[in-house]
Amino acid sequence: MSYRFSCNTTRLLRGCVALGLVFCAVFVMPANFAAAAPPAPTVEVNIAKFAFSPQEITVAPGTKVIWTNRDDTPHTVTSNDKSFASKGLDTDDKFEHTFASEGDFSYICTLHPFMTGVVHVRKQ
Ligand SMILES: [Cu+2]
Repeated sequence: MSYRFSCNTTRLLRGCVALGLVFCAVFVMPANFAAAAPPAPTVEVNIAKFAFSPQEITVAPGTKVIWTNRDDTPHTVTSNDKSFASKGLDTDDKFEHTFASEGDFSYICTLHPFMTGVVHVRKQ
């Protein structure tokens, strides 16, 4: 009698474990995959011939913008609201900034203030 009981209990436990595994496989794992953040989109801006190119871009929130200095002259990427600022970038140096929230972010090269650019961050 007691053997039979323990046998049924073991079966019951096995059944519960199996159900639990199925539950995890069906419900929990897909949720985890869905929650995994996709890699941040990136947009490249060249600094060439004393100009930012493209001079104006529109990106979605969360986008990483990467500037690369293609000139032989140092330049900076400095936002007018001071929310981002590079050091002096030598030839082929890069500067990156991720735009978390919406807005219009104008920037200049502090060494050549006639060089201007703007990043519009908009939900798309
Ligand atoms: Cu410059």
